[in-house]
Amino acid sequence: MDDAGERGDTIHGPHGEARADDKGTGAVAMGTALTLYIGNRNYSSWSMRPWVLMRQAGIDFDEVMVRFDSQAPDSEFKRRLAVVSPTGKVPVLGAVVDGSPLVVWDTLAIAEFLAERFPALHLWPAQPVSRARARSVTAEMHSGFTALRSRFGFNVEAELPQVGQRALAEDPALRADVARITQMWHDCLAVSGGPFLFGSFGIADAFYAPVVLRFRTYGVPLDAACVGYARRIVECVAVREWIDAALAEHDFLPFYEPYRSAPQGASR
Ligand SMILES: N[C@@H](CCC(=O)N[C@@H](CS)C(=O)NCC(=O)O)C(=O)O
Repeated sequence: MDDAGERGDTIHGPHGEARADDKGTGAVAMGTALTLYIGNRNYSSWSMRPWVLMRQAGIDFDEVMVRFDSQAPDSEFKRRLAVVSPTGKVPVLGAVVDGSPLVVWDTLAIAEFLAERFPALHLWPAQPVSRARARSVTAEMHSGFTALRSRFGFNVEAELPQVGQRALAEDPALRADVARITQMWHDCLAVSGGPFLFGSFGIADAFYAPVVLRFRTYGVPLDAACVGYARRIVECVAVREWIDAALAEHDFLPFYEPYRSAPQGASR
């Protein structure tokens, strides 16, 4: 593992300027070394994960919001991202490390990069067995739960409990995704003792934070343990900031709205 953060190696700002690394916390102490490109907060669950992770951990970063549009190859969204990322997707993390510019794309790769750069923050659990479990549940989120993602599109501002009830009644794959996630939350909280999946807030929680918001949007019924976990996630300062900023966007994109033709004007 690269222990640059522990050694206090220099991380550089987006324009190559040297930045001091805080040896106490592993977080960058001065200026901005990292730039995170995100999409609309109301719609981009992938963007939420590294943003919330960095914010909650106290990692200093600049953010650039690239507004979603048609996402056609010649769209403004694709043109703006083309100069940053080979995938044309958000999130993307830009940095200059040891004098060389670096682009890290894909949420899981960004999380791993941050965990290596800031080891003192313990974004993964310190204990190897817990760390392996945290990686497993995080990878499961990253590569799975396709029914949940397609039926319960990420939409912070929307309140769609009737859509949720109907979808759960008619889609066994969706019910299986919800059952698997809630069972996994139970198992992790029982072993760690909480308050978060592996004790303190980490990468696994950042990956499931958008799921908590999807459950909220679609009114998914949860038992007391999962309600408690969901509440603790929503009460995290970084998650609250994300929600508040998403509600302030007022950018209704029909492309991302299979269930609505206009915003509801919710204040959540
Ligand atoms: N596996 C990628 C998924 C990224 C992704 O699909 N991002 C969406 C926004 S939430 C996006 O940029 N979509 C634009 C497109 O597909 O053209 C990750 O983990 O970062």
